[in-house]
Amino acid sequence: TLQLPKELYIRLPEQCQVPPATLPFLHQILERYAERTPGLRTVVEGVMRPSYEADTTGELGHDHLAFRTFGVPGLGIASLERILVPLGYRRVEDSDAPLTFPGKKLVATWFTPIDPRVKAVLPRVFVSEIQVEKLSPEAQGIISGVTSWAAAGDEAVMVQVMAALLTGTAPWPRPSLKQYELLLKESEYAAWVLAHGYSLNHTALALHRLPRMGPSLDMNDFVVQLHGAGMAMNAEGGLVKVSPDGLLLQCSMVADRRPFDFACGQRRDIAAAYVEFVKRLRLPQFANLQDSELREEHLREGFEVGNADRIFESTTLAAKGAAGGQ
Ligand code: OOG
Ligand code: NI
Repeated sequence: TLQLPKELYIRLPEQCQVPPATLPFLHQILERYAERTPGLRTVVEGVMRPSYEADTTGELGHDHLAFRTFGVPGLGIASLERILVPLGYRRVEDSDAPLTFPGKKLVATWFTPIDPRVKAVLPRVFVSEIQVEKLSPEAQGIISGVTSWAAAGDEAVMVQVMAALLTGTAPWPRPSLKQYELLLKESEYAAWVLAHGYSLNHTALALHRLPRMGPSLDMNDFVVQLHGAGMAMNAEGGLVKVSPDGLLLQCSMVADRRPFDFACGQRRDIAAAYVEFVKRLRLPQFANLQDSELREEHLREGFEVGNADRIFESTTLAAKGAAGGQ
């Protein structure tokens, strides 16, 4: 059975310069993600589809995809950059506002399609890495134990990273429950990466591209609707996260908990992937455009540290009361 809701397949315009492998690559990642994210179908097919089905012009697209990594030689953000650039992406240098999360020991950046014609269909890619050197010696020991083979950063390492991306796995052996729990105490993010590696962390659905829901959709109403449908929403710092300029609205579901097979046959439910929703509002300089003229380039771009800091908690909330003590 098809796990990825049909409206979440990406369709490129005929005229564009995107390498032919990019779309199947992204679809493969999304299909693996959909298989282990039951919340995705519930929300798209159960809540969203009924409200826009009648709308023939509506396209529910991906605003961005997000990956998490260990910031160690050969892996980290750089490893995804080496894959995304040949696939038609470029790294966006947010030099005036670098995405840093000192409390979580994380840094992040994002990638955008090189061809401006596909900006509204090919998702941005948000990639973060944990600053491993800032963790405790015990945590560093666990992480270097599974990642030191990658330090050469050569072609063989990139093949393993690519294979992990395509299969939604980690390019290292399954950890023991003890190792996972040790990292969990110190950094939920680190524990997540240890278990899930390069599997997709979330897709963020673009609410602003739905004509019916887009300009008129109130994000607060939307969250209330999801709540009513029984979805667990991330309430960190409020259900709707709003950027200081008021133009980037985000909310997310609490991650699904899924069984994970640790080493030595131990199985536990742990935090897995989640679904996010984004609404980008129009920039002030395009205030007098007609709604019908409005395109992605007229909307608020990029990410916001204050929002992202809370969105990261979507897996922390699912991990609470997690693997241990069973
Ligand atoms: C990423 C959290 C941040 C956003 O859109 O700001 C984020 C993560 O949980 O790995 O997705
Ligand atoms: Ni996101």
